[in-house]
Amino acid sequence: MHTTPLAPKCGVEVTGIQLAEAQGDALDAIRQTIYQHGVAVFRDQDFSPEDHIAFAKRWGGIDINNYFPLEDEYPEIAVVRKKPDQETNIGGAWHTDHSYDQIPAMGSILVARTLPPQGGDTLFAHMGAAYDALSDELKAEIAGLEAFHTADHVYSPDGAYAKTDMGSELRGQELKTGATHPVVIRHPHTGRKLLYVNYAFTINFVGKTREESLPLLQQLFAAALTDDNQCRVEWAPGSVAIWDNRTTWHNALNDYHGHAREMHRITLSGEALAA
Ligand SMILES: O=C(O)CCC(=O)C(=O)O
Ligand SMILES: [Fe+2]
Repeated sequence: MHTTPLAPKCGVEVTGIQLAEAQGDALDAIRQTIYQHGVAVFRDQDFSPEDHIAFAKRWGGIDINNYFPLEDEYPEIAVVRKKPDQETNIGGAWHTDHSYDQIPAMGSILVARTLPPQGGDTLFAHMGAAYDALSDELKAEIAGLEAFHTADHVYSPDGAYAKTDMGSELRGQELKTGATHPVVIRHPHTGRKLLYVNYAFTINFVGKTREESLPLLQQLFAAALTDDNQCRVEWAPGSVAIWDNRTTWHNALNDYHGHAREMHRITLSGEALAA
């Protein structure tokens, strides 16, 4: 297995491995790489839906996403799809998945199935590099804080997606979510400090209202994207990306109107987060 950085502080491309066959030491090496760099891209993979599910089970548990459509034959697989006539895509703003769960998903294995002729890249940002770049004053201000996360304003019947042409595709509108997490977590495996608030799902600091929380939250959201902590995954047929939701944020670019894009996603179970 050989890794090449996608950018100085985020992401790697991994060569010399077929995920469908990876297990044992190879799987451990893949895990450590993803925990550390946040996202890994694997090219030219021969990776059927059955391989996808089997690999995810070798990694650990699968969390079924509550909102995205599921693949008819394979309910472990969520379908991240935009049709040619749709305006809205899934995940088209900076976020990290499932932070609204008290035990958030570790990450996802995303497989390119149908790609537009161009565009449709996915951006990632490294939250360890983001934390490191905060000023000492800001680090001191957020030390020990906890924040509340929910997805209700995104997926509920009057939420963000319901107002779009993606609304009718999504499931789980009746669900209620909510979790509190430290604003700075330690990665459960690498021990690195990570900024763990995000635009999409973090609402307020515990003990403060939304209004009281917004100035500091917005300061952190702006600081989370530094000049050099991002990388871009350009998809090609046979590409698979695996990311760590603790280490990264991501943002699916919506720049391919009039074309279909369909990805298969399996969400990997995570562990409780701690400061
Ligand atoms: O389609 C993508 O590139 C990513 C979409 C997304 O946010 C996700 O699958 O969690
Ligand atoms: Fe996402």
